[in-house]
Amino acid sequence: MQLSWDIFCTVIDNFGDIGVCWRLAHQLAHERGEPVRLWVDDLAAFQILHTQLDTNKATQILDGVEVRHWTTPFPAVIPRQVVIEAFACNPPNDFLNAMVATEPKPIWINLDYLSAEAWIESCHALGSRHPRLPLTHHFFFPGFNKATGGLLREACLLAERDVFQTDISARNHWLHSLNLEAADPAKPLISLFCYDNAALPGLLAHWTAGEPICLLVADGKPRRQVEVWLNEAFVHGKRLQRGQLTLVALPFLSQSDYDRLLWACDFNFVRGEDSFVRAQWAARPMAWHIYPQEEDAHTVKLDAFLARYLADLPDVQCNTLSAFWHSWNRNDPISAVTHWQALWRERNFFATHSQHWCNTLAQQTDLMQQLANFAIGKLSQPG
Ligand code: TRH
Repeated sequence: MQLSWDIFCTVIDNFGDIGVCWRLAHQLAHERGEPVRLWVDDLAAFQILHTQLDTNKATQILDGVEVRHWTTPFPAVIPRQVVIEAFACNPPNDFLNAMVATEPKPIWINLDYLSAEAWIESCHALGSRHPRLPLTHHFFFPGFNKATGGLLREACLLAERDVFQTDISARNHWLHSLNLEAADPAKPLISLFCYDNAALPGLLAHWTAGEPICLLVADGKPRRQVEVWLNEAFVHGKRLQRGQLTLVALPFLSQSDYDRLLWACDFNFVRGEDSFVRAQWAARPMAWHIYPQEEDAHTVKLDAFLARYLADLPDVQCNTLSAFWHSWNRNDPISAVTHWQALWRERNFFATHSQHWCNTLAQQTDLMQQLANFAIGKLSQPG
């Protein structure tokens, strides 16, 4: 069945909300060939992620997706068959009223944040009646096993990654295109994408004195923190040497180049939601800086993921990885360096483990396909 889609996205902060919505919209348009209308409240944030976006246009076609500026008052439009509300962003009332007037009623889905917590399995795909209107919205939880909605994964992603990771010349060509030198096996590449983190200066200092390392620093918060530590300008394209540590300031990459960065590196520091998932598809060892929440709610989510990620691994490696991730997420400058050293010694073990983990995740149906299957199932039910 051919579907048509409305996706609603509010940009709360950073890039995760629009990062996920754009990836989903793009995949629907390209892999299912279906009309997608993406409503975004903050075009300026979106433009950082996709430089071809014109922030002055209320309507535009971007890579086959109709991008609409979500404004108030909301324009009169006919809702599409499937309405995705990303991260409980509340589509406007005028649009909800238009949904009520549409027959058959659109399938309304709230695409929630990713979590490895067990409770999401019992809530995934449940429906909830709107308190006022004759509408039902359905909770859709991405996740790490078959009882959840799965993860975003384009159909060609892993095959493209395999080619990139096995073809040294393709990897070096890509590194050159970013003004980076060819990967040198004697100098491991580490990418850094994190929130402000008091544990970072200690790690940077440690890397200056250890074995040679090349740190590829993402634009934004990571680059600014490194700049403060360096006490000198660290602008895009700049390359600096501090002892054994080579530091490179990256521009903000396109999403597909960011994937290549993760594929090229021997270790990736990632954060939030989308880069965290992409690092898992990169099948390389990683450290996750989880999005900090009030009252430490994020620690429960961190532990829930660690429990899945490390299940069945020997205690030594479980403790090593957990210890570093915890000290990194506690912003603990003292213990982070000690735990990093232990983790780095185990990097070959985690290189193998990350491939195994990725292969296991790849057996799930991807999130885009699960959303489509769910919507088709609902639309096919007798009225
Ligand atoms: O940017 P994030 O921290 O995003 C979020 C938001 O804070 C959101 O409100 C919160 O709820 C969520 O995290 C959990 O991290 P994330 O999710 O990894 O999103 C970053 C996006 O930016 C992702 O799509 C990858 C992309 N990206 C690039 O395209 N190029 C780059 O150079 C970099 C560094 C990232």
